[in-house]
Amino acid sequence: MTVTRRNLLIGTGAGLLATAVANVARAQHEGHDMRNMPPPAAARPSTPGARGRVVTPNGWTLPHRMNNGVKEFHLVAEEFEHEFAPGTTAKVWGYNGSTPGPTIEATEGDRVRIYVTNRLKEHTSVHWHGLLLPSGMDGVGGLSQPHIQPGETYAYEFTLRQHGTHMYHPHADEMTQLALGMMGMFIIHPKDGEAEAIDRDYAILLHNWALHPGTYRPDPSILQDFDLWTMNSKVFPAIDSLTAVAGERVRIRLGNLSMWNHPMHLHGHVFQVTGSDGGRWPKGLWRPEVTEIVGVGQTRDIEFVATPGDWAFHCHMSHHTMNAMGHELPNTVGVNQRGVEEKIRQMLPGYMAMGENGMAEHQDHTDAGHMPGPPNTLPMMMGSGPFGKLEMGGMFTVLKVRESGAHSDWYQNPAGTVARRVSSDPGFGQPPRRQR
Ligand SMILES: [Cu+2]
Repeated sequence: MTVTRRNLLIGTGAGLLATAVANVARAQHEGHDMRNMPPPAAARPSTPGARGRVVTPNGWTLPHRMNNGVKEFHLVAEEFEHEFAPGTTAKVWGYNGSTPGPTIEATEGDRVRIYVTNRLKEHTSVHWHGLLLPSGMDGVGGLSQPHIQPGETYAYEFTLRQHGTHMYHPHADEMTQLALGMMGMFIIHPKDGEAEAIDRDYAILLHNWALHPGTYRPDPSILQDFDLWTMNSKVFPAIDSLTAVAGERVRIRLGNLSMWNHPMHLHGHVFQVTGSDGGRWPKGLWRPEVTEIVGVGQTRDIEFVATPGDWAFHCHMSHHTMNAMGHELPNTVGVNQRGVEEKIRQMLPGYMAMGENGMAEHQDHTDAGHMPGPPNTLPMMMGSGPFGKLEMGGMFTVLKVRESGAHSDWYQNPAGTVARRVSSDPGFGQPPRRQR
């Protein structure tokens, strides 16, 4: 048996202390690998698309060709290596070398023909999630068509009779094929243009991955206990930031093919929810929100007028903004670990007891390169901003709105508009406190 930090510790202790020690060690062990750490840098901004075109941050749009009035696309189901952020890669499945697969963009009324070539070693199919089409084009393997066997190419062909934000994914060995990354967005523009002109149009597909620490293949058997939470199959800080100029109308199209619902929260704005997989809603049904739950298998469109600043945009399930193993850790808050560190260091040089006062010190230690961990595993918290560490990961990115088109890395706050320190004395002032 390989001697790891975890089994070494679990095998040497007894009683409460040993359990606490092993738990702390597990917390440290499973969250960190300093060997391939990305620099604590800002993500690159998304490149704006042409007006009316969708930008898929960290992703791309599938080109098409016209053939006698039919828009032809070609998807290839295949296995390849994918990077979630520098330091963590995995063997995943997707389309045309990417997860999510390339975004398909078309217009209401288009006749589309989509070739699907299967380069996997098992059969597959593609379901066009939310699209109105003939039953035989719906892509449920065994129900609406024969499965697409390895090496085969099938053609799907139908006319787009609606518009909105939709998705595509396999309907064959679905649990495995989705868990390994096979999914994409299918966006249909309205024939008659938008009710409100859109300046920036972003598409983000939400997903989760059971890429256990130290492993290279997502585990398809996991129901809830995921390690990575992604926007377009990337984790913060590798997720492209969303950019806009003040006053522009921005739409973010969100799709969810993960195993959890995601309450997506935007700072600094009240957005309107303007559509779903059911299409673009009539204006009378739009509703103002700052957090919108995107349920499993659903899409939501949100729109807002951009306000200058650097604004967080993230899932509000706080574990979904952590990287590997930020969840289900033993609770070390308030646990006095004096003496423990020295004892463990006799077996594991460099061991650090952490978590007594909170978890934020994790990022200090991992950024500083203090602790080795399993290979191919991201720390649970990452990323830095102009004022310090962000202590985030997973489904988190930044909406960067500037007064003009010139992009600056971080927002230049006008004088007097940043929260400031007024005292370093814990006894400062006389705040009212509840009597006990
Ligand atoms: Cu979430």
